[in-house]
Amino acid sequence: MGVKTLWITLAITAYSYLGTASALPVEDAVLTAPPHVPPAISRDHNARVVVHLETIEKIGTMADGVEYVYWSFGGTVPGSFIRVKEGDEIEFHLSNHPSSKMPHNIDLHAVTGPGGGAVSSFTAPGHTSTFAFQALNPGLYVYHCATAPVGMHIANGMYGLILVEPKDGLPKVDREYYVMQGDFYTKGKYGEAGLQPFDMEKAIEENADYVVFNGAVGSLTGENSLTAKVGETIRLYVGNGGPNLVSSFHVIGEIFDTVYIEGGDAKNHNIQTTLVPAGGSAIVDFKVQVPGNLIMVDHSIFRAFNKGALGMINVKGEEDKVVYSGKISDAIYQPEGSAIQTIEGEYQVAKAQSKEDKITFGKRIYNANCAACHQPNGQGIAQAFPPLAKSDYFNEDPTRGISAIVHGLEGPIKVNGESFNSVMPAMQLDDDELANVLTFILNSWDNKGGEITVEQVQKVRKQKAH
Ligand code: HEC
Ligand SMILES: [Cu+2]
Repeated sequence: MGVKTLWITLAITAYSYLGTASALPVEDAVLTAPPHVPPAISRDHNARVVVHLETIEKIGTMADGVEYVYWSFGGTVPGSFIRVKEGDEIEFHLSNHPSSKMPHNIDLHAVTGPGGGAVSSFTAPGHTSTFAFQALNPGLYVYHCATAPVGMHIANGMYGLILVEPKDGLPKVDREYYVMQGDFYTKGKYGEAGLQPFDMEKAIEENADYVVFNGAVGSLTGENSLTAKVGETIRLYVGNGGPNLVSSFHVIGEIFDTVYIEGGDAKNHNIQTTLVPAGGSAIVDFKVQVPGNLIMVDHSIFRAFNKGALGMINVKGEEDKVVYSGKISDAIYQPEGSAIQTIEGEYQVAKAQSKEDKITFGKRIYNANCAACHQPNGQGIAQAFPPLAKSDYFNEDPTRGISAIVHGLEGPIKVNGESFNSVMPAMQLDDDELANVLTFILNSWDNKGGEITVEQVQKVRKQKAH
């Protein structure tokens, strides 16, 4: 059977199936879970693309020890990625799993028509709704549930992306990924363990406990990091489900060569940070030239380090010392005349007299220097920052903490049974500050107690980093 006859057969199938007058060949959509993206469309003609998507409510992990009842499209947050071509007809079958407690529907921003499909797709648990639309405009579009209370359905994770490729496709790249931000509102505050219910009051106040990529803290860090090789071109399909917050999307250590602004046709070049509105998107392309971890953040930066909006792209390959040298040297800096301006006494920090003093001073140092990564309660962040609370690694030999601060720490370690393979930068603290902060940690969060002395610190300072 030739390709033409096949199309005709398929077209007849479609005709009889939905009773529409479409003459297009029919194909099933390839759907992918984040961070993956279906392959680029290779056909040069339009098709009737059949999408089967299921809404399902299920418990998932928001952060280490924190669970949440997600409402999802396709079982993931964000929902399955859909890819079609400008001019395609999309035959959409939305099924609501029988175990669902709520009815759901779908509003696709790629639809030209009332409600973006919402009314036609309103589906009770255990039912399937079918509707069809033509993708008239190319671009990267958000879809979301629009069942009342709309904000709650979105806040529980009911959003995803549909890409309508322009007629001539998008320029080829080596790797494509799907990254979507969302904000979450829980009864307990960030990191509070247990199954956390949705908090409507906080949602109305737009006071998010979690701001995350791909539905959870750590979904794109550690072993879940995106990967690439030096020399490759990368395209991120970036979406923002909201419900409330606008994203200042930024990749630390990269510059976007091209941004398709708001997911449309207009291209901007050489961009550091791009705005992704709630219910909007952006496509960003960049080439990676040097190895290392690129860090994706919402540059509303407390969200990145304190609410979870942090992901990584692990780039492997050869160094290019011209593009980036790494640290070349660390020399003493003494501005001319600085000796004369030194003021004794007045500016000197009070020295700790007792262990209690050390703990009090150490806490301040901790909050100013360590809490951003290890978290205010020492719990760390799964797959990114190890815990200092009850850390077997630290309690076994507290001088490891001295070394981590003085020399930095990188490479694989195991803390309380969980593997970490990341980088802690060396920190500029003096001997007293260091003894204080580690004494504070030793005497906090169920750690084993005891004291770190200035002498111990000085000894480790003399040793080289291992
Ligand atoms: C920029 C983020 C960051 C900051 C700031 C930071 N750390 Fe770390 N820390 C890390 C990472 C990442 C690791 C794990 C490194 C690895 O995987 O090898 C780590 C590991 C450790 C460890 C050993 C592992 C464990 O959990 O017992 C200790 C102890 C530690 N840090 C203490 C501190 C102290 C004290 C401070 C503040 C003076 C501090 N860190 C500041 C990121 C950070
Ligand atoms: Cu819904």
